[in-house]
Amino acid sequence: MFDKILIANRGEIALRVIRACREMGIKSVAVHSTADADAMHVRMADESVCIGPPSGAQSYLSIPAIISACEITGAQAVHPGYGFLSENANFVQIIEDHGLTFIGPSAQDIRTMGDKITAKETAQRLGIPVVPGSEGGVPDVESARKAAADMGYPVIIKATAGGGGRGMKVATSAADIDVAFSTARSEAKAAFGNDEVYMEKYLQKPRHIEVQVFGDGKGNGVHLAERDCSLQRRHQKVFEEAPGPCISPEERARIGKICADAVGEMGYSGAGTVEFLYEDGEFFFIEMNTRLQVEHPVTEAIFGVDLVREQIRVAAGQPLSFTQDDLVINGHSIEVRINAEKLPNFSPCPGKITAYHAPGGLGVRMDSALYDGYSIPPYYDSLIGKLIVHGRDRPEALARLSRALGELIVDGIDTTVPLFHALLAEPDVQSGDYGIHWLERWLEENLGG
Ligand code: MV4
Repeated sequence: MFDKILIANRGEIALRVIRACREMGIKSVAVHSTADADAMHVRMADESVCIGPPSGAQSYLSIPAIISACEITGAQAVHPGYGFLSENANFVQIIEDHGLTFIGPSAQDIRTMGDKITAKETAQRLGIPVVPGSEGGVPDVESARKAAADMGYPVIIKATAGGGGRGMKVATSAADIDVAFSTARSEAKAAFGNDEVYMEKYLQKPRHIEVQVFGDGKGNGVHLAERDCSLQRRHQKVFEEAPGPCISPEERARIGKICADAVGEMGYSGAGTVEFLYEDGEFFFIEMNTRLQVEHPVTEAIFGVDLVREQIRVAAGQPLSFTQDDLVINGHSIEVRINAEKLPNFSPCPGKITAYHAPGGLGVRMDSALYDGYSIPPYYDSLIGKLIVHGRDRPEALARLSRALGELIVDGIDTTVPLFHALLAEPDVQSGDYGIHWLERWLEENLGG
């Protein structure tokens, strides 16, 4: 096992990793920008190193600075958290070239899943159901027209180097295809420096269901059921739950086994998430994320496992501490993302926290790096906390969420907390009857945003 781990991240996820390290008797090293000198992750870690100026590009994304921090402190392994360098295959390669260990999958698996065409081909080869679509890339508008005619409208054009919703265009009929294709191409070029696109049948009213998987890097894979993350705004999740309210135990076991077998077959190492669109009782693979996700705590809650501990164990060559048979769902969990944002437009709202009080009690977890008097810097993501509740069933989790939101105090800035109070009053949220477009429509009708 490692003696010392460097956390190449900030905020709540850095704390999350430091906590796992401490419980495992592993020393932790925080890195930080000059803007984060007073941040909680710096205070909580055993050691810290300043790695650059405020901008993420010059600090948390600076590979030379992070490698130097490992060398200075003698850290043997790097946990990337989510975002920043967590899905950067070159970073993984450089870490390994320096004799260090990346806590996550291989550079090759990250590369495979980062290219959305090879990801889909790999998924299909491993027996995962995929969205019907073009075979590989679509090189020109004639091919696009032909592919669309073959699969039938509506179709969606996606960037091969994309993911997470960037660079997507929908064509509802043949009249749209020229504009959709050329816009998708030029946006892909501008955003990713790669103009390759592919096409899929456009699903009109799906849910976003993602299966949590884990590989031990030695050919064994397990699944930890699914999360429903359909409540999103502009591809930013705001409310996530596990298990999915619309997924039956039989469907869960079936899709879970398919995903677990696939990661086993890949020889995949560490945590991963297989993303699906779910419509009319069918799962369609869209992407795989090769990192720990923001919403991992809802999975931890229903299974009672520490996913970061498992990531560290697997990276150190140890077996997973559970088998598939050990993984039994207990109750229901919901997470809401507390962002420093002002409604109705969700405009970023950094500033000084004049009072902070975290909710507590049975079944309540608050993952946040906030403290009284902390100043939220304007340079980074607006996520300032995650409130996670766990109940014996979904209604209990909903009631607990409402109660815990009422206890939370974050004064001095605007947050997304009022949104959640309003959402909890909605019958569709109470019954779990929502798809990926539900929230945007609700916001239009209720906030005019
Ligand atoms: C789709 C789709 C409909 N049909 N693909 C958006 C994020 C990216 N991961 C994939 N996305 C979508 N892909 C097909 N074939 C609709 C979306 C989509 C979406 C997906 C999940 C959650 C929210 C979404 C919001 C808008 C569009």
